[in-house]
Amino acid sequence: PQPVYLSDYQPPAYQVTHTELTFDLDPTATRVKARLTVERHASAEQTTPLVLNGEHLTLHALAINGQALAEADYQLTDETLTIPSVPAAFTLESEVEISPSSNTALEGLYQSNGMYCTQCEAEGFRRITYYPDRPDVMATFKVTVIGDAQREPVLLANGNPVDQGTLESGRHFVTWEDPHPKPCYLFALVAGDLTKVEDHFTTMSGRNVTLQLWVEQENLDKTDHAMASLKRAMTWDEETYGREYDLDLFMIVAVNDFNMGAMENKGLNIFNSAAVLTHPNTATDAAFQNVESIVAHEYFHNWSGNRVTCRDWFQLSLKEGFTVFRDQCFSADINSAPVKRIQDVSFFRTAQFAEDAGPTAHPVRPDHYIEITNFYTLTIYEKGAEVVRMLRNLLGWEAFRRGSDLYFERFDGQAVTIEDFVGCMAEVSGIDLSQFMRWYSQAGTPEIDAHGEYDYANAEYHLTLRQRTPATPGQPDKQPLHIPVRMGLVGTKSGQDLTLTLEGEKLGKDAVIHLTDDEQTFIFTDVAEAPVPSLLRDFSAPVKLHFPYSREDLAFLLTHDSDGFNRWDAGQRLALLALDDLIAAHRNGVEKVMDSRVVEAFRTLLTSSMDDKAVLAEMLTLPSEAYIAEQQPIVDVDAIHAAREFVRQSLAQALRDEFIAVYKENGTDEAYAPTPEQIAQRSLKNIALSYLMSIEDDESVALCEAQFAADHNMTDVRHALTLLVHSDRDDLANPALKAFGEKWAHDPLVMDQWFTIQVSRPQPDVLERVKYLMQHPAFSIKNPNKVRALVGAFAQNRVNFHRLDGKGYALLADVVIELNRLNPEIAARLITPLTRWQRFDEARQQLMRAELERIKQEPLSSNVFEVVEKALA
Ligand code: BAL
Ligand code: ZN
Repeated sequence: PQPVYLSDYQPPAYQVTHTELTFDLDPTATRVKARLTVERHASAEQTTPLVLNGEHLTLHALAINGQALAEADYQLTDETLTIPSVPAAFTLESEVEISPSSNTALEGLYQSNGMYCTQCEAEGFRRITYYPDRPDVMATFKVTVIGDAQREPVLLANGNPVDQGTLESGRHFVTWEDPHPKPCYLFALVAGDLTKVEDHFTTMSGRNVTLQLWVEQENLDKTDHAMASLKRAMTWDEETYGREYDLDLFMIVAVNDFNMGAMENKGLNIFNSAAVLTHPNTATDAAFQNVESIVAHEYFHNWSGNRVTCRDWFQLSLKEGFTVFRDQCFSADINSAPVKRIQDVSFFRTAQFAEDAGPTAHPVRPDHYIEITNFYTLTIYEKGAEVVRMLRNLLGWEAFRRGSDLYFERFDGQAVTIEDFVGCMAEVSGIDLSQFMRWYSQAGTPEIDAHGEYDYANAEYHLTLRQRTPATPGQPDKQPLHIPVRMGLVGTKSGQDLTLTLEGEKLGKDAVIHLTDDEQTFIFTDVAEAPVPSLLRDFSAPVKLHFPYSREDLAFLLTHDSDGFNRWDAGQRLALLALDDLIAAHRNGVEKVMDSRVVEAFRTLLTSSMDDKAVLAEMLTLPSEAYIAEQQPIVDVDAIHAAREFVRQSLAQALRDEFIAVYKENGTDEAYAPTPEQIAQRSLKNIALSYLMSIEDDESVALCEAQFAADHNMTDVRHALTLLVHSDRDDLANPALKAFGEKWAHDPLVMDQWFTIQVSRPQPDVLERVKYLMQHPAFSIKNPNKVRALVGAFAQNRVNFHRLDGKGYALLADVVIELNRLNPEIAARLITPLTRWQRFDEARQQLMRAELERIKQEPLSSNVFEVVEKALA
């Protein structure tokens, strides 16, 4: 497979202005008739051939302006249909046959639980009909869906229904029209035996929009939260960005087999059932919050993605980075803002930093790719969102909003570039963003080495910041970036933020300084007392910041920093320093000794009257094994696990009474509601229970068993079950697992949790368990959720996946090889943990590489080929 380059971009020679499609549905032989209104671009040569994309299609008929074409009039390959000579404006009609039931890649039109559904982003539409499958070709669509009236009573597509009727042989049809020109990646069709819940939303200009959520009958009781989230998102986008919905109907459909979380098809969002269905008995708080943010994300795409879309797939972050930023702000506004930021950054620093440091590192706007579905990454989404957040921080909200208004107004109905977006921000603010653009083209995580000195004699604080971005594949040399560093100086005597005076200018107590050179020294004057700097507040830039904080400094910031995020981060840094010592002790076979400063910091947290329980729960959470690993030059999985367990147990032993008190104070019998207050209480109670269960004394076990048995809500049940299953006592684990598995055998989303819980346990039986569970009736390798819940979760189980006999790696490679044939997109994603081989010791490196080499021997999809090639380069 050959790469595609951004620098090769050419505007389309032919535009499709209107598309009419008729689907005659059949599991193995669906007929798709297309009638395209095509125009040659004024600047294109008359002799330019028409080249359409098409894959896995059987062509039955082709005509231009009603004249059938002979085979000699066109050329077909496995990927294209070329017509060498066409008029300047014409109608192209085609009829193809496709087989939805054998489509296991879940791209294009496929069947899930017997229902038909589509996934066209990025390049799935070419599996439906011959078409210029690129986002800068935008057409209005009219779609007729014909199905069996019994099996497919519901026939949906984008836009508004304009006609329907019955046909012979028990068939019926519905015709849909979407008046908004759209690229074909936003096309959608759903057909099946579905039931709906309906609601209404009145837009800010007073229009009535019908909201429908389509699910299988048995899931009707799991739709309330998604519907409520949708209405909240619609209100938020009006109030925050002035964006109003533009059709009379907005539909969401839940499907079980889906590669992504959800898809923003115009007026007909298709969701992975895991990203939309919730019920207190089946979904955890985290799942409720996830649904809320994904429903919002897809809805927000209606403007940031659909009304204004991407010119080409290199610009993917234009819509994804901006939309993630929008959904993050939405969730922050309706929940706890500091906790949302802590959770997002915690995930980002673990997973995106690892991507940025590995062989698949790429810029927020890549300059080449082989398979675009490999680029739906944390870098495009999450780092893209961080870059937009920096723009918001540089401009301030008010100017940023004006920039966003200008962008939507100027480019409405167009397919545009990242320059167009950033250009609007520069235009409204007058800020020169040319250096800032490097964030889009340079891969890798910038590191800032910071150093500070207090000059008593002159009451000055000298802060020196040095930036460097490590080399990444294909980018050996990096240029300095424009990095906004939000900061404060916290007085060690007063415990208060000091006023910042920089070059004579008073900046207030919290300010953004701009690091633009390789090295800069900032001299703050009138600093009346020795401060501890609080740097990169609220994680103001996606960088690694190194400052030689002492443990005393960190304990001080933990209690005094006015920035909630940095208070949490100081705790994380303090814990990491202690963990470093313990990891070293474990490696050297020396007795482990717990750092009393960490114990005291935790005691203060547990006994202080901190009113934000959600933040407190985060502060009591130790850095994950994955994040600790990120800090190590060579990852020692066993030492990390042992050190972290030692800290958990030491804290639990030293603070047992405090944890029990927190546990008891935060229990509630109230009916479950996913409110921020209840979620905070449950988080705090459950983190306390986790510590207690690390020592497995009788009282803790009794509390845990009682919580499991009380069966109050899935958050509490799942947490208790996880602790029982992850304990060293099979007499606790086995009966609980069995009871849970039997109770929920009928519910695929709960069974996914059941899989994940048991393959995440640290005990050494996990590999065999994964193999056994892959034969379980609730598992199917064709269902991406099952693969993620079982095999994906196993690959995150650090001690078991990285077994020294290499069997964990071999198991993953076996699954990748099988999935490469069935679902290349999921196969390519699943390889990720193996691509990180450089981070491990020599023995593991060899084992991991051997599995990558074994995969490489197979006849590979372009998806898997691209990842394996990079990993072994
Ligand atoms: N566009 C793919 C799914 C999402 O990011 O919303
Ligand atoms: Zn998105």
